[in-house]
Amino acid sequence: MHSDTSDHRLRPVLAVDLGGTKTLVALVAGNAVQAEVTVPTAHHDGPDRWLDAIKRAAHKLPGNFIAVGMAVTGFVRDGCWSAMNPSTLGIPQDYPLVARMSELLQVPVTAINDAQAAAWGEFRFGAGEGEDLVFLTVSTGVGGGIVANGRLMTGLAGHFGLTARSVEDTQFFENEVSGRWMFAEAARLGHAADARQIFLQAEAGQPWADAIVEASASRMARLCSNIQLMLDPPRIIIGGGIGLANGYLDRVQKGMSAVGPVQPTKLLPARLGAKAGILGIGDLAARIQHAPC
Ligand code: BMX
Repeated sequence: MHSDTSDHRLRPVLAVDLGGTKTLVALVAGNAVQAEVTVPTAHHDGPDRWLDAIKRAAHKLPGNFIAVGMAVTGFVRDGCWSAMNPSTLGIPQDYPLVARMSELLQVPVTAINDAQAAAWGEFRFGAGEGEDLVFLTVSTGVGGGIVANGRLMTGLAGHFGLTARSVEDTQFFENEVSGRWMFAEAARLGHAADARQIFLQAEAGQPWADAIVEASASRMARLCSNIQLMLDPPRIIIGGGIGLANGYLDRVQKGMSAVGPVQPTKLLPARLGAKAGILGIGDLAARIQHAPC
């Protein structure tokens, strides 16, 4: 699956990254994004309408595609899609994502988790530089993907946002870390601010905002140390709107301490930024499309 000898990279695929806040729809060939459009993920619309919005967006893009790759928040198994944490996005259980999208666009469709796709994108074209890695996105939720021995791990692998912080703690990890948590925490403290404004206020020296950013980053630091203990990946790459916000990565790195005699893994920012998911799923969809039967 991972040999790279065909000309698949020259033929564009429609790459979709459907996250809890926005959906990116793009024409991708190899590591090139030829055209793209972003639409909001309208939480209350539900999957039929999200797919209709993707179809409309696809028709606005100049050019044809031979296949579709869907990188989606949530869990995909046998082409069916479910929420792991419905607070991130309320997907009905086992929604037939691949069947519906193929029906709508009349081309073969591949679908996997959004953070797993981004992990593959960074491995192939970004900060992974072809070396094994763990990718973490801090966004509406906290997602992750693992590339081990040059292969992307699928299924539940990388769903770090759904781990618990301790045995006593039944909360999902992401419920006290993500952009959604930061927003709710600011509101709880009496501040109507989204994540972008919280970062601006933290930079301006507002203690309440600084405390929120620091709490999120220090919890991520603990997660990264745990990942080092579990997988010891050569690279840990951080992406997502929060993960790439000013100063966040430095705070996470500073919050990591040595694991016994071993220094903390050096964290790297996602080099592909918000495009990691579409480049990853574009590559996977093109490969699967051209894989011999
Ligand atoms: C949640 C979970 C993951 C996803 C991660 C980041 C759902 C709907 N999503 O942990 O599958 O990868 O959020 O998602 O259960 P994003 O929307 O923040 O990119």
